[in-house]
Order: sequence, then structure tokens, then C-alpha cells
Amino acid sequence: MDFIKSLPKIELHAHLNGSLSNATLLKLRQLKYGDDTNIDPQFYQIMDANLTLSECFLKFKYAHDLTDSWDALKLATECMIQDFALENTIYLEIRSTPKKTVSLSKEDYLEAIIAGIESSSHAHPNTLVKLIVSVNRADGPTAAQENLEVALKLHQKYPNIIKGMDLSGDPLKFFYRDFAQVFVDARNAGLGIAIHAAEVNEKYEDVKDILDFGPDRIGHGTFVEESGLQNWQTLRKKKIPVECCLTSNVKCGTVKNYEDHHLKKLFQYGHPVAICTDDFGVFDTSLSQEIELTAKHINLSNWDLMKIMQHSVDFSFASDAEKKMLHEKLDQFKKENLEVLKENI
Ligand code: 6MZ
Repeated sequence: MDFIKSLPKIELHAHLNGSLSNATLLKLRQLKYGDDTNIDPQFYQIMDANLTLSECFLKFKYAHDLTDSWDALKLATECMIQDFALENTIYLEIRSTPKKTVSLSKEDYLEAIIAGIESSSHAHPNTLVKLIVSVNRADGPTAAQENLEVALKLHQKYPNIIKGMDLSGDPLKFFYRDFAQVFVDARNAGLGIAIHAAEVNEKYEDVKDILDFGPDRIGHGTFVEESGLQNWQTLRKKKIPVECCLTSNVKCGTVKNYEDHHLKKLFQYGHPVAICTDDFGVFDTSLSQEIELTAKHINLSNWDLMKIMQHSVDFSFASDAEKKMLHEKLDQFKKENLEVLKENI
């Protein structure tokens, strides 16, 4: 665990409103509701694995109520970054769905997160943070188009922060083709594309359409193989990296147990994978814990974990100069820990 604790980490798949610790929720409740600080963690956290994926989505409502103002969003972002920084995360991509609230436009919503990212760059200079603008499937194509427009506008203003677009939300809502043009336009404008794909064992036509488009990365990818040999071959041939979120999948019941997680097979095939938290607050986990669980249940060595971090840098949405800097940090760590790395190959 000491090795994992000190390993410089890369997080590529973390939703803001799913990544709030209990301490953050408390601060947010105080900000919105004053001294009414009664928190029942069960409103937000999934304590056991007996929920369906659709039930998991209800959990986010609790956070959305608390992050509906500029100050709250900035605070939530700062707290999330701090939590990752404390785990020695050297690179973090936050993703979030812009929402209109009583006091915020979608643009304000993203600006508040960016303010949190900017203020954190002083407090946590060792953690480089980027923002991916999400589209929630459940909100439909019109909202997706709005998110694209605001993402493109802010990408112009903050080209070093807004780096990508994501399709997430309940996978049973709408079809990928309903959003396809948004992602073509986002790609043409220079944004990286990360799309949740094959998170559930349904809608195989969606998986095909997503893989044919060829995002820079897919989220989960749990049922790519079940969705058809052709899809599996496309994933492998295009070498589309898969953001794997073990605890999320186990707690949402899409993967039976850690040992059976598809990361195992992908890794054995030499397919690019990243180890990610998804929603560390909701799933009561952390990036270190996810890395440890992967090592334990998938049987990966320290050397393998190191390699996953290095590959994650390669398919991150950082600039080339930033990737070089991140690789240098990992190389330095490697040099300093050569003995521990060798011991456990
Ligand atoms: C798909 C997910 C997700 O955007 O409000 N989200 N989408 N699969 C998952 N696996 C469990 N976990 C989170 O963060 C919360 C939103 O992220 C998406 C959902 O749309 C959720 O409402 P933001 O910051």
C-alpha cells in the first residue's frame, strides 16, 4: 500500500457531482442551509451493492441540490481537487454536466468550476487539472447542443482548461445517434472525446455507432464483447482506451465481482486501460483504493500499475508539453523506486 500511496496518479474519469466526500457535503450543506448539518450519508453514498444502475443515478440529485450556486460549485471543485491532490494525483480530468439553476446559466456553471480549478492551481500546484464538459443523455439532444455551444465558447477562452466532451448519464435514455453530431462538431473544434459506452448489457446498436465514430476514450466498456464480435474487434483494432471504474461497476451490479472485471482481459490483451474512480463520493472509494483493488483482484504487479499510469498520460487530454512533464514525474518516481518495482514484477 505504501507503494500505491506514493505512486503519482492519473485520474481520467471523475464526475464532479459524484466526487464529493462527506466533509465536502457537510461544507456544501452549511453553505446552502446554514447550521442544518444533519447528513445521512445514505442519501448520497452507496453502502452496498444492491442497487441497479438506474437507482444509482438518483443519488446525484442530492449533490445537484447542493451545487446549484457559483460559490458551491467553486467550493465543490476545490474540495474535489484537494481530495485527489492528497492522494498524490498529478493529473486530474474533472467532468461535469453544465446545468441552468436559479442563479446560474450553463456558462456560469462552467465558469464557477473553472474558478475552482484556477484557485486550486495555487493551493495544489502538483495536481494539473482539466475540465471535460459532459452531456447527460437523459437531458436529450437540445440540451446536448447547448452544452456543446457553451463548451466551444469556453474552450476559446480557456484552451488550457476545457479539453474535452463526454457523453454520460443513464445509458438507457436516447440513442448515441441522437447526439452524434454534437461529438463530431466537438472533435472538429479540437476537443477530446470520451464517451460512456456499453455500460449496460443493452442497446448494442449504440455500442457499434460509438465505436465506429471512434472516441479518444470510452468509459466503462463493460459489455463491448457481449455486444458483438465486430464491436470487440473495432475496439481492439482502433485501440480505444477504456476508462475502467471497478467499484462503480461492482456496486451498480454491472460486474459481478472485482475478479471478473473486464479490465483483466483488456490488460492481458495489451489493450490500453486507465484505472478510475467514476464517483468516489457515491461509491465510497478513492483512487488509491481503486488501484489497490485492481492490484489485488486482477493480480497486477507494481510494475503493471506504473505502466498503466504511464499509458494514461499518453491518452489524457493534456498538451504534449504537459504529457512530457507528467512522464518526467513518473520516470523520476520509477528511478527512486526501482527496487520496489523489481521486487514485485
Ligand atoms: C453514466 C454517470 C455515472 O455531471 O452532475 N454519471 N453517467 N454512468 C455512471 N456510472 C455510475 N456516474 C455519474 O456528475 C454527476 C452526473 O454524472 C453522470 C450522470 O449524468 C450524473 O448525473 P455531474 O457533475
